[in-house]
Amino acid sequence: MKEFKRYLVTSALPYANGPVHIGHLAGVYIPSDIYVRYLRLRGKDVVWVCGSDEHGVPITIKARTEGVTPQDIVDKYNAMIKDSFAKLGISFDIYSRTTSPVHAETASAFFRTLYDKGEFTEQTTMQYYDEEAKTFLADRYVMGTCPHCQNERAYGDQCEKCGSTLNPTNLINPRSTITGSAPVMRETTHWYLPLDRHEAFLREWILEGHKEWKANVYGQCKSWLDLGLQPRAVSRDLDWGIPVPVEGAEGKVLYVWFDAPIGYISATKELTPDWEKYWKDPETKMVHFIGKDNIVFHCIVFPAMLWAHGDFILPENVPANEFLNLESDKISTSRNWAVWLHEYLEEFPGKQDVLRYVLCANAPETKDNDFTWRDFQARNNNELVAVLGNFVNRALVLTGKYFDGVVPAAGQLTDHDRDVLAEMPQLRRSLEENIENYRFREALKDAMSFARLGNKYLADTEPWKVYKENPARVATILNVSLQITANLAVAIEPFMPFTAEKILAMLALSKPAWERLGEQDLITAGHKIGTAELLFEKIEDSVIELQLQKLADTRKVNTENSKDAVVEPQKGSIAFDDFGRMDIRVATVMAAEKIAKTKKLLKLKIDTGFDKREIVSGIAEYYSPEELIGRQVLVLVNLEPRELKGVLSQGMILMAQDPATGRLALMSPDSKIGPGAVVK
Ligand code: B3M
Ligand code: ZN
Repeated sequence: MKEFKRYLVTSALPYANGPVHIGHLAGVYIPSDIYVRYLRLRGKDVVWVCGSDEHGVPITIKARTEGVTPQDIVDKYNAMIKDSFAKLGISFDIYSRTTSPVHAETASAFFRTLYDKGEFTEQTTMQYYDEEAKTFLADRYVMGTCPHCQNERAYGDQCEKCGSTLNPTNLINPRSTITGSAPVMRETTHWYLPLDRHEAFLREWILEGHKEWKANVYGQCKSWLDLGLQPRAVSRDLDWGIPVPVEGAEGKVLYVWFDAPIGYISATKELTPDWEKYWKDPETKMVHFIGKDNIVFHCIVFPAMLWAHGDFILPENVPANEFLNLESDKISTSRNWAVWLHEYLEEFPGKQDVLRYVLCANAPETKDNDFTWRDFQARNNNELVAVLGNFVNRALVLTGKYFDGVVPAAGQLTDHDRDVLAEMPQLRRSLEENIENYRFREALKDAMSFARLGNKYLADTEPWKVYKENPARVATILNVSLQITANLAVAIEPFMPFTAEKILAMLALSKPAWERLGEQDLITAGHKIGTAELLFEKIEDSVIELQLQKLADTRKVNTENSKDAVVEPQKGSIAFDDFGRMDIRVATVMAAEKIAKTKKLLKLKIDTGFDKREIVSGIAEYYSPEELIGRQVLVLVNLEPRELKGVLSQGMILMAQDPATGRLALMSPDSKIGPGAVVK
């Protein structure tokens, strides 16, 4: 493998329109934190940049619905996200934001360079326009029915139900999310990045040059490339974003996916005056950590931008993860189906490493995975408490008990002792290789193996049984155990930095260099250790049940809300005469009975004022026969009769259907009126 002089690590910039949840953490931030902490421990020259993505339509929509400015929204979430990351020990070198002045300047200059080099094309197309709001409807400003799955709430850029990428014009029954009105088509001009021009280069660079990329990433790139690349618009008609730096481009801003990745460059500039060596020297290894929905932008679009620009290096790897689900359901900000980091930190104080551990152990590295609270509890209780915590506690408590907390010198080592100690350098090699190849789950297993090794060693050697007859042997056993403990503290630091620090404090040991990991003398005989404290505590059922209850409540709210907005659009207009041909009358229900073997149908006998007839009506789920008798209803009496379940139904009872619940309600005159009254 090529040795690089330095590393530039980037993590996807979270949208500042909501808090961070466990899906973000497992997919992006925990793996990148592990990777960077590891590189730092190895003494590498590394910078790690991140920040909030503060442009784009979801932010302006949220501002509009909350009646505040987009700036208010991004200020709120940027602060919140930054704070919760810090509390979880996510150790970015900088957490910036794409509303920073440096970024506006950097993104503008980037656009301008491509523009001046003729790297864009200009296209005038028809796009949806809201005449009431007097604005073009970019991306999520249009909603409608998904042509693939018929979801009635698909967005102009994507259907969240079936996951397909859409264009606003793909939607059936499009409507503006600003005014609800049906949009019209209007001409607009935008700049496009002709990805097709870079297709040959991208094929070669990725498909030939980066066969080592993760299978999910390589596979997605290959299918994009095989489909053939199209020009992509890099500007939008919006008033929130970085203005397109070209004369005559009033009202147009850079598309959020154009400016956001440039945010990595801006953040590096803000971090260090030395930023250029990280972005321009091919001796730098650039690695993008992202979720799978960002693959095309980081493997195809951004590299094409960098390549077209000419000054910058390209990513060496893009270890994208798949998605983490929550209790078998897709995590969703809009449906509030998530475990939010800021809430976790409040509800589980001091348990940052538990979350870091569980999300890494269960990370969706090769396929989508599921987070469940039961698994969270089991991993805490059976792995962190029973293995890691238990081992460290026994090693320290026994040293306190038998040797007053002074590290005993080892005597003659047995073969068993030697074998156990010899496993440590092997674990180190495996751990390093796994991290360097972005296999963080396996790497975590290696780190935990130090604890398993120690736990088993104590169980096998049983110093508490041996002490009476052979205290010298116990001195050796505890020396070996404490060496393993010190090694464990080093090995888990990238994954569980808080716990690593606690163990070192309990050992009263200053941090050994990573390069010493695997050695047998990290802690010297005669050293006085500190007092043992419990590293992890058991999580009780009641705590888990509370979390499950919270999710059940969310699910309930969602089912109630999900039926909202399925308000049918207006039908095409009709002539007055068309209405005049409908004969609608007030009639009285004389008798009603359920039709056998059906769930919904009632047979009603009605008095129309001029005759008596039978009508079949699908209201049995909402009205009992008894409550209908004597009621006045509206009936379309000249509807062609038709036979239903053996009854000739002569007319139709008019009803309204609730768009939220589907419930049917009968229409009745608001005061008693003579039967046969004409409705007009
Ligand atoms: N803001 C994150 C997302 O898709 C998106 C990443 C930008 S990285 C340059 O959730
Ligand atoms: Zn769909």
